[in-house]
Amino acid sequence: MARRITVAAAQMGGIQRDESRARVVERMLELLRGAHRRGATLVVFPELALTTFFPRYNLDDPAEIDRWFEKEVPSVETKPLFDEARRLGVGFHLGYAELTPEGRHFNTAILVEPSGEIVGKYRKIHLPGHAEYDASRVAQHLEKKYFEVGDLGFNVFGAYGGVFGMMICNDRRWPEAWRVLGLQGVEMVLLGYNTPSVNTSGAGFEDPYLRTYHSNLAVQAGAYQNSCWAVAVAKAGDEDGYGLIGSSCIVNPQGEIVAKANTWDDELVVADCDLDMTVFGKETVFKFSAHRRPEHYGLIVERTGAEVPPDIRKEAAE
Ligand code: ING
Repeated sequence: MARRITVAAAQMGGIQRDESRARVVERMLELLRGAHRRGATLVVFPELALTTFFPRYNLDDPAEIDRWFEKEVPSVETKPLFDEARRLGVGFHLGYAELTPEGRHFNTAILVEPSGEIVGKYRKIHLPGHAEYDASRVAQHLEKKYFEVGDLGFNVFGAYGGVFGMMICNDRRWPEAWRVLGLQGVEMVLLGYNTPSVNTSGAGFEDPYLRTYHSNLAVQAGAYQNSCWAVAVAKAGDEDGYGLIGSSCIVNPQGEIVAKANTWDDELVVADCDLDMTVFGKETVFKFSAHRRPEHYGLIVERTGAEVPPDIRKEAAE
């Protein structure tokens, strides 16, 4: 028996700083309708899908910062997306900047069933970049300034007849995020990302090719090592003169990319995903109960930064 689900990664091209949410939602509706025409019942939109990647700017006025956040979802601007998805019988994943009623700021993603019910919420835990303006950078990456560390943890949600998990962007680079979901039996991980196409830190040269290579590598490793599907979706393209990589892709539980984007524009990437394909890996190579040895993994939880044992001398041999 195959628990098959047709999934569409709805990659989005650049969103300009002055582009309205209404215009962005129109683009998302086009992608939603296209995905429905191709038989998808789940459409995965990127991280921060409603606006430009605003952490590239240094903003200090709270009102200027908060205008990039959603006070409620669905809202007047996003209700058309919820309405059309329900009309078409399609569910979706949406990444957005969340401003809670208590005034807290998170980089958030939700999972919405075809009924329109929000069945899962995740708040980004691994916030990359820096918290203070850095004049040496070609572009800022102020996620640590604008967002709090997510407070919901890495959880799985029952949806589409399977076990679903979410993470956001930088999370995909940390195997711990995947493994916490894997230890809950996750069968499909949904993640959006906004990944600059060049290293903006000025810390040194990095071949731009590596930005895409590392994104794919992290997602393929996470899917393989936890025997789960992964749907990784970019906000790509040019935003205000700054590049974001594409390479949205759907990865199977063997770690193979089964479908990927060819452009940095609005583009659908569709695949039929059999959730039962996760069983082989979970019952053999990655049967965690038979093979893992947590008694030897203590440092992973006890220690944050790397520490070289004092008796190890890092000197070149004479
Ligand atoms: N963006 C990037 C990401 O993790 C980054 C930041 C890029 C970190 C490349 C390290 C290397 O894909 C977000 N929004 O997390």
